[in-house]
Order: sequence, then structure tokens, then C-alpha cells
Amino acid sequence: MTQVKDITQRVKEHLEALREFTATPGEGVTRLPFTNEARQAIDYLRNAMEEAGLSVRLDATGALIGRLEGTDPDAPAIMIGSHYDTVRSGGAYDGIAGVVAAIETVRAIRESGAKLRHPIDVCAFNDEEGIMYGIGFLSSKAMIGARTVRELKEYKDPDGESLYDAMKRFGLEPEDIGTCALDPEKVRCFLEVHIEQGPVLHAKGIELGLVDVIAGLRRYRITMRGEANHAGSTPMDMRHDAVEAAAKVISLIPGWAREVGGGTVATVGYMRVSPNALNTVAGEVEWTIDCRSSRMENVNAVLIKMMQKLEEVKEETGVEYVFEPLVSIEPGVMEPHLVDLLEEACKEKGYSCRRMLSGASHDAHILCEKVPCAMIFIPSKDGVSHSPLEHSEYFDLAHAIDVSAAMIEKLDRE
Ligand code: HGY
Ligand code: MN
Ligand code: MN
Repeated sequence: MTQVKDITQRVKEHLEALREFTATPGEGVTRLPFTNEARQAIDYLRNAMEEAGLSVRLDATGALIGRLEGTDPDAPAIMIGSHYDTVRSGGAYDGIAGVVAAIETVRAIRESGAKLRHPIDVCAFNDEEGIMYGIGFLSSKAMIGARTVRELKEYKDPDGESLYDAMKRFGLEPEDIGTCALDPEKVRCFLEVHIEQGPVLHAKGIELGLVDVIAGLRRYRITMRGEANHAGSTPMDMRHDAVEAAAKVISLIPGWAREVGGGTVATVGYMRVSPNALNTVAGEVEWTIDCRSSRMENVNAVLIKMMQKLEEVKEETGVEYVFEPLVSIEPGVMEPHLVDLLEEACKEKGYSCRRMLSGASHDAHILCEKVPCAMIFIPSKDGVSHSPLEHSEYFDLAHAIDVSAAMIEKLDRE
């Protein structure tokens, strides 16, 4: 088996190269879907996959898939990977560390001389984050047959370009989205290595996390429409100020999440005010809510309070509202047998590990609807993510690769 120190050096080289593919140099990594930075990452990853002995293809969503054939042509594929897109000014590890881990896991298996029965598919998924078009999980949703051409045409970025047109512009064929769908019979499992993006492993000094459940989530876009007017000459009792109305709702959301408890979280991370002028009463505010919990009844409790408050504020201020569901995913349960195999491999190799909830969502959250999934977390320094301060250690990633290879070989012998 390739030495962990050699794997550490390789992942360092990959991640230090990949972090340069950013639209915001010096302010974190911004690698949005269908951009030049995405193209640079695809080219780099294609080369790295081919060097690792994989035959590589790009699917209709812009996912890169590298295959290592097995000895049994009828055996279902073992998939391993994560996403190569990022949030704006995000970190250099979210998603891409799992893609690099997948490539180096297959390389380590090949270098061990093992001849696996199962083929392995290394996957670099596109538009997992959903920053541009609001829906996210593009490649993984298409793989479970849950992304339609109509949706690709319907969802647009803030400048009005549809996901469909962006795919065309990038040289993809969105009409072929149906060809991405997996046959679950031909997939043994999907394994995703990812940074924890939370504080637990780093705070407790534990080397690896084994995810058992991924928190369920619901995301809505709310548009509140009042009346744009002059900031100076419009009396306070004659206004329909969309910002005032939105603030009355948004300011209560964190309290509702704390009140519901059970680890429930709720975030308003996106707001767009129009006409967004310092001397004009806002006519319209568009904002999003992202609410998550390991129990969907907690998410629903927060959203019901939000709907009630929107109605109340409409009566009070005359500001109308429209809300549009963007994403709704039930809690994702990882395959217990796969988690057991990972735990066995950690123990055999002497890595400390613990089973845990994932507060963040991942491509495994989508794929687990159709195929057995498992996730390995590596520690995130101070739990920070979706930030230029995001940091994980290369040797931790090498440990996750060591365990992934061992788990895959165990699975292959079953
Ligand atoms: O939102 C998430 O949990 C992930 O980073 N897309
Ligand atoms: Mn993310
Ligand atoms: Mn991620």
C-alpha cells in the first residue's frame, strides 16, 4: 500500500494547484459552474484521472467521471467522489478535497496491485452548491433521474441566464440530461470523502468522522413587493417599505430555530434589494431561507412560523409576498453496513473515528435516495467552511484515502 506520507504529498500538490482556479484570487476560492475557473478545474482533473489510469468522460451536467474497469464485467460499480464547484469566496477544500481523495484512492488501490472485481467510478460533480441558480446538486440529481430539461430552462441566475443556456454556453447538451441517470442495479455504492465543515472532529481531536445521517433541508426564495418611493418626501405612515417588512420577518428566524432546538438551523444568506438606492424606499426585497434539522418536523415548525409572520406583516404594511420552494430533501441515512466497514478499516489502521450527523448537505445526500452511500469526514480547523479561512490538513485527507481504499477492498471481497 502506498505510504500515507506519499499520498499526503500528492494531495498537497493537487489541492495547491486546484485552489488557483478561482475568480477571486486572494479572497478565497470562487469556482462557480460553467465558468473559466470550472473549465480549468475540469482540465486539471481530467489529466489527474488519466494519469491515475482512468478512462474519463464528461456527462451532460459537466460532471467528470473516470472509470477503472474491474475483472468482472457484470459487477456493479463502486462510485467515489464529490463536487468541484465552490461557493463565492469559499475555501480550498469543500468538495474538491473529496474529488482528489477519490483519484488518489484509486491510484493507491492500483499501486497495491489489487485487481478488483468491481469497476470504480471516480466522480467530480458539478453545481452541487446551487449558488447561481438556487437549486444545486445538478450532477447528483441528474444521476438519480431527478433533474428535467424544464427545470434547467426555468431556473435562472441573478442576471437572468438560465441553467439551460449556461450549460449550452459551456459546450454541454442540456437536452441529454436524461442520459446521466444511473441504473441503481449497476451501482454497488457511493463513497464521499468531505471536510466536516463543522467543529466536532477538530475540537475533540478525532481523526475521521463516519457520517450516519445527513440533516434534512428546505430552501425557499421569498420575494416581498412594496412600493419604491422617495426617501425624503414620503411620510412614514404612507410607505410600503419592502425592507422594513422583510426585516420584521427575517429578524425572527434565528430565534425560531433556537426555540425549536434539536440542532435545528435556519439561515438567511441571500438578499437582493431593489432598486437598492440609498435615497429610495425599497420597492422589492428578494431573500432566501435555508432551514435544516435531523428531524423534518423541526424544519416545518420554523417554516410555519415564517408563513404566519409573512401574512401578519402583509396586513400591517401592505407589502405582498411570494415564496418559491427551491430545495427539499429529507434527512439522508447512510448505509449502516458501509459505515461498519469504514469503522472496521479505521480500527485496523489505528485512526480515531466517531459516527456523526452531517449538518451540511452533500452529493451523497442526493444519491442515497437510490444507491447505498457512506461518507468520511476529515477535521475542519475551528469548524470554519464556506470561507477563505476554511482549512484542513493534507495528512488527514491521506488518512481518509487510506481508509477508503481499505473499505473498497473489503467491499470487493464480499
Ligand atoms: O449547503 C450545503 O450544505 C452544501 O455546502 N451545498
Ligand atoms: Mn459547500
Ligand atoms: Mn461540499
